[in-house]
Amino acid sequence: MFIEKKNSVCHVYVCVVAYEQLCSSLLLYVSGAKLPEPEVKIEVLHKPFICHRKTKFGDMLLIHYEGFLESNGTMFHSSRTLGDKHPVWFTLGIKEVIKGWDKGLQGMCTGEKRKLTVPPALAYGKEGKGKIPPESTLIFDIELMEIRNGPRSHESFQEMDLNDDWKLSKLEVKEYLKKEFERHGYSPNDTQHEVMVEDIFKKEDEDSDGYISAREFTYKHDEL
Ligand SMILES: [Ca+2]
Ligand SMILES: [Ca+2]
Repeated sequence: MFIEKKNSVCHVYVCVVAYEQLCSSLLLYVSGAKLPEPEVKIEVLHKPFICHRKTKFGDMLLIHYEGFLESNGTMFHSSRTLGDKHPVWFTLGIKEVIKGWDKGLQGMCTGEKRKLTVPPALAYGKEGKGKIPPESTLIFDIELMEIRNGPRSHESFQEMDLNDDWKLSKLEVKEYLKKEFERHGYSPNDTQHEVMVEDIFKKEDEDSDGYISAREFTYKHDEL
């Protein structure tokens, strides 16, 4: 705070008023009163006491979830009781999942549980999908099981850059893919990795010098 010795009371007062104004406008913002765009409603059901790391864009998240239709409470999916009953991995903030998840699962700790209420515009919209009718508001109970460095993090880049020259060669990217596949229980497949590497370089090596630089790696064109 910008408090000077003289007039300090006055300055503090100004700060308090400004702060209160900020709070009320934030409140409006959160409640959606001033928003043209629909928002996700986030309720934290459980916050772990210890939190070493919070989720951010580009992180990989492992979650368990139950999804319900708000209209009648029908459960349309549960990762715990349906399918292979495994939690699911996805990367936050890259539109791999519905917008409601990208927006509603930021700043989350491992072990945290949230309830998200997602309007149709941030879910499956006018079309719906499978068991989800058009224009459905969805409710998700989500538990975050694990956070890992996503493919776009600085940590990932360092991990991939084996010779520390701040650029990634095709060989380095291939090695990384091999490791990632093994870590997730898949057997490495040379031919497949080479195809993936070529594909990655086609997209990421913008100046076509045969390397992915730190800038090329980190810079994202897509905004949410
Ligand atoms: Ca390198
Ligand atoms: Ca390049």
